[in-house]
Amino acid sequence: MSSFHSFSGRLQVVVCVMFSLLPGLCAEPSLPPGVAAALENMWRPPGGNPPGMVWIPGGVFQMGTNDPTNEICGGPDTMDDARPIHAVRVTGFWMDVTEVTNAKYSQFVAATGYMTVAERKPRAEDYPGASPDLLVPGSVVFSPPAFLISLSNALAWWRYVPGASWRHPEGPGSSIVGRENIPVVHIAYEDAEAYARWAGKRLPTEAEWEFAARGGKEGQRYTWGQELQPDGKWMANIWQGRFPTENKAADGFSHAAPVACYPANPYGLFDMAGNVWEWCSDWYRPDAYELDLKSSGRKVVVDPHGPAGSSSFDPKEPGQPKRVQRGGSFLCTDQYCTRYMLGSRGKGAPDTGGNHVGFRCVASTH
Ligand SMILES: [Ca+2]
Repeated sequence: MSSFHSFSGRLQVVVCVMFSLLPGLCAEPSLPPGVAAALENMWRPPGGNPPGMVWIPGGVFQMGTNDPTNEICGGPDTMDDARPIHAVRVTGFWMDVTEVTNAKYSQFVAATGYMTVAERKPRAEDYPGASPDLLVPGSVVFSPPAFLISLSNALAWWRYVPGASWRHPEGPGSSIVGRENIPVVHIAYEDAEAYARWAGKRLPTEAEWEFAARGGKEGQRYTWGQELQPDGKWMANIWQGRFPTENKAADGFSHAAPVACYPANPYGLFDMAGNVWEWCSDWYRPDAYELDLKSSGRKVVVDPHGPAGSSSFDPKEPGQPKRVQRGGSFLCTDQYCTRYMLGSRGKGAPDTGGNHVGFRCVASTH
């Protein structure tokens, strides 16, 4: 159950290969220093891939990330919740090539009549103490202040907007007409899960998501390699300029971008960094990796699914259970939130979408 203090219910506070050829007769691909090939499973399912999906082979990989604060463009967050880095084995699965778009979500809603959380009137009993004028359908929208402010208070750039929903991303008056190929946003966890069930799919576990994002590499900083801007090029839709007041959109987009505007990772997945956050099925705890290691006897953790919902805990918002989100969004920047970096973790209240939260699905062979 969520509370509505400071919009915390529907406001998630989380507040965009390099191969070089060795000289010589046997020109083999090599990897940059610190990067290795992941140990991928050899097995492939017979037949082709489901439409819009690619096969992620699974295998054993090192999950988590080092403290990035001492790295160039590493940002201010030590990311303690992404350690210890530990060995994880995941079974192969199919994954959507892109985030679910407005066009796809429209098909689901047309077929089922589904109404998202943001379109429903919040129940007073779910939000004790909430002002009645806030108990109206709506969602939180990024609303940058006019002046520079401290980055310690994320509530300063979010506003609960009555009438905001996936159909009206910035609120009444805005629409998704002409934005069919942009990721659907203002999606609460159950909205994503409902779509996945309808599509015969499911949401990825956090381990599956990270294995897929890494694209068969170990120890890389970004889905595309080691540099934030190789050859000066932006490789994902993130934030440029002074956050949160100056959105320079040097990468081409000031808000969510149409899917697949940037190069795919080696598995053929687009936008696994930036654009919109993506829901994962795990409940969040900052010590989830340590708990997994303990339960595995400190051996390889196999197909982890995260802690029990009843034990979900975010020290920054105690009492509010949260699900994991991954990949960062168009609002992420090295001044504040570098969660487009591989191995980093995000989280959000399950009933909270926002205009920077979407999802993609996966499917198992069985
Ligand atoms: Ca951008």
